[in-house]
Amino acid sequence: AVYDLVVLNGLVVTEEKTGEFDIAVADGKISKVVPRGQLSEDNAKRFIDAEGGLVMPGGIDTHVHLDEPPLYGKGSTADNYETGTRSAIAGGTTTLIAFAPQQKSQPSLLACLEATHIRARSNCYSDYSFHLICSNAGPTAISEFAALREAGISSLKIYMTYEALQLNDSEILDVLFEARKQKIVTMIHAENGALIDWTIKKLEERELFAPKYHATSHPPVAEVEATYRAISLSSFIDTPILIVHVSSPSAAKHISDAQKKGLPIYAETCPQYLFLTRRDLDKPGFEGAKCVCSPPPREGKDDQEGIWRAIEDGTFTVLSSDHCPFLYDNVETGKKSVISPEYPIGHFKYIPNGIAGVETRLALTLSANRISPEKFVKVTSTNPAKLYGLYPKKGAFIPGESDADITVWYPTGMKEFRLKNEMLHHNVDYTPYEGHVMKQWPRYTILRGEVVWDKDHGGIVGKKGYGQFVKRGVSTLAGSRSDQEWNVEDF
Ligand code: DUC
Ligand code: ZN
Ligand code: ZN
Ligand code: ZN
Repeated sequence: AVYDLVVLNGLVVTEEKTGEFDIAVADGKISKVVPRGQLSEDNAKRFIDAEGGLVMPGGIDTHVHLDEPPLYGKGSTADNYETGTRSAIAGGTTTLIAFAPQQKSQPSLLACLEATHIRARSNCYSDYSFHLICSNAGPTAISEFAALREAGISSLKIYMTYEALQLNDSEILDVLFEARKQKIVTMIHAENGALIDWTIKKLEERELFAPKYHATSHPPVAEVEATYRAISLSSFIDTPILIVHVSSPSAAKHISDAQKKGLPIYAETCPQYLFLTRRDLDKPGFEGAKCVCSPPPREGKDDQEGIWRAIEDGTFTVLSSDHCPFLYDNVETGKKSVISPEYPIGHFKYIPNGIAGVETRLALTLSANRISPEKFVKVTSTNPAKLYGLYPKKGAFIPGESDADITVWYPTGMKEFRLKNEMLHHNVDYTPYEGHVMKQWPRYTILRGEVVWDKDHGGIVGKKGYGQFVKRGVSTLAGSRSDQEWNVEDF
């Protein structure tokens, strides 16, 4: 046999087109993509019959929190590199970019990168990289941006809120100025931290503590104001940014206006803003805590519609999960977890911000049947690869260049089912999508030519440690509009 693997009879989807093609894989790479009928099972050591199902470049999730200390409220994240990447492959994601967090007490980003490498190394089922979270933008950190690029890191994340992480505008300018020089993409969590803190205080004075007040304390205006400010700071320095987890259509409108002016402003949204609403925070008892994230799910259908439309019209470059779950009840130890109603009247402000989603991102979105398969591939795989310097190794089927990372879906007409947390492979005792009707699920996930997820024959069949760190280059989406050195007098 000439090939290691052939995937036959699929409906192959790329960001550009869908068609009846067969794929041949050799040495972990895409070797050939040819019209159906030109390859047979005799050409390879192993073959997969897609039976007419969709065949796509493996999912790339560029917003995943694994093995992080308490930064977003009480408690450490529930998933580590082992459980988070296991969950990823079961959901069709072959590469994820997690965060290497810097705390304010740590001046060196390189030291944080090294510490995160140790947590991930030999533990991963999927391929992975890191974005550095910069929460101390002092001279040490700024002086290390060039070395980060050498180490294969071409993106940073900064925060405009959270006490443990927040940068002020002057620190943000320091980061953007150096990021421009080093061709680093800066991700920005855009919410007005002072407005949120002030609103929490006002709610506390009235003893309004239930989970639903988390949404009240993170209103759309906090997001809209900070988004506009982030766009303004970025356009002043002329450097690309990505606004993470956009939840409000009015924030998306500012982003789209900036894009129409030709500014390198990119944006991300997440399934929670398509499938959850504020009502999910207002369930009986303390259940609403299971849907607390920041920004929170918004008011209702109109907001969800606005976000879908902004995916369709290209305002959103990527659809990531923002997977950042915390344990609800720890049944093993019997101890109450970090998400607990035990605090004085179960105060919303102690609920750590973040929900699970790395495994459900692709299936939920595809099941909704709301965007074209090409657009789906673009925002869940190809654009993430381009934006963060992984393309064309990842996110595409380019013979000789792309890794053989492939997600094979069930043929249409698979039996619908209701999602249950026990079906998932994360280390979390709930999913915010419990009971959702699913019309699709990945049947096979293939990473560098190896089947790592086979839903009907063994489930997780990949090995822990097979996942590799991927060094990233510069973004291949548009960057600064001028290659000239930036000067204050120019503005
Ligand atoms: N939002 C979340 O919901 N979780 C992690 C961090 C964040 O910004
Ligand atoms: Zn964030
Ligand atoms: Zn996040
Ligand atoms: Zn629901």
